Amino acid sequence: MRKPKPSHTVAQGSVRPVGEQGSAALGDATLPHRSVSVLKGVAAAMRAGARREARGRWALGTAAVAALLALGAAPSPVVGQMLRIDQIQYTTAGDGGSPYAGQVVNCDGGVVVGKFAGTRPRLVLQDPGYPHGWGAIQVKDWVYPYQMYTDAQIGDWVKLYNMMVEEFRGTTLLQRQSVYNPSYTIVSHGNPTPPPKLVAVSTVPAPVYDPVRDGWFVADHAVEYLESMRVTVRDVSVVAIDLGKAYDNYELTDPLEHRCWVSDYMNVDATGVYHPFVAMGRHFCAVTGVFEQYTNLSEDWDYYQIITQSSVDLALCGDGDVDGDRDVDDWARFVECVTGPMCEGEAGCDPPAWTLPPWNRGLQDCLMMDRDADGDVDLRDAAGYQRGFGF
Ligand SMILES: [Ca+2]
Ligand SMILES: [Ca+2]
Ligand SMILES: [Ca+2]
Ligand SMILES: [Ca+2]
Repeated sequence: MRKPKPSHTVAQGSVRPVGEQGSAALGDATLPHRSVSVLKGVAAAMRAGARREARGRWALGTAAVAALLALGAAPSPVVGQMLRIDQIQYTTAGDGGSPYAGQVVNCDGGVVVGKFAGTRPRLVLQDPGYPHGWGAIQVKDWVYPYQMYTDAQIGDWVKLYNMMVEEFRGTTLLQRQSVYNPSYTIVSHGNPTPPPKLVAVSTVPAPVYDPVRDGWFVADHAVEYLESMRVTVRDVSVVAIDLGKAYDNYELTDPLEHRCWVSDYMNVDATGVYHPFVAMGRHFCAVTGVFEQYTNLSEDWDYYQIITQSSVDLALCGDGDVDGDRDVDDWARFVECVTGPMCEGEAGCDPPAWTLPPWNRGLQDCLMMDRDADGDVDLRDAAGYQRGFGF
């Protein structure tokens, strides 16, 4: 994904937030002043688009088109209908685009599993009812002073109204922009965050360099169903860095040399471009993050990346207390995780043994202790400790 770019300045009391002037435009679509207000909306959207210099002509077009929708120039916005995240995300289109792109929708929403301030604050919402696909979406807050972003906390269930669905660089976004008269409700607090989905590295393949076009491309968009969901890959090592549009990607390989791309740009514990755990050759028992698409064919980029969010997403084998080293302090985690059934199959436990009742441990809790990556934590995983630390 692109690095955050400088946004237009929205200082309190000076420049008004994007689209504020036309805030009633679409909401008035059924009122007598419909045409006038919609035209105002078109103008406002165009002004709004013009201020989004990072998005250029494309954003200007979609914002104006969104307002034009209410004039009947295109399919009508979904007014009043409440959509689930999976309904917005699900698609069979070859380019992976949402069928609701360009429309203003309401969304049942989901649990906040990620927050990223950047230059345009955003949430990542996941619906726990859809753990295997189409279950997550990113939401950007364009309304200064970003109250939705500020109010929503990890574990809150957030419901959204009058949000513009936009495909941007291959990722589906719900845009909270004043021109569409958006609102939100925090339905509940303290919901468990849905566990990341375990995926094989081969499921989320890295792009391949095309020397003819001098660009990087994935073969297809078959993994569209995972977009914006949190995923986990296991038993991976860093084999390349400084990749991608923003030179912030690194490449992981599994023992079978399947490869995937990762970035730390949302990682709250990163100290620079990368998290300090990341280095060439570094092996991780598991890496977890938000799965994001970045596609900009005009610049010859088309790839997916796992965006880590904190240190715990970079599970160094044996580092039970997630402090970056392996020592006697990590043993307590091993003891916590060693309960549970054994995994005897070659493919291991999926889901991992410790996540099953009655243990019910979070997926990430023991990944760093599963040193042989077979889905359980047992005495075979302890061998390295015994050798290394004399347990
Ligand atoms: Ca996509
Ligand atoms: Ca999508
Ligand atoms: Ca440690
Ligand atoms: Ca194991």
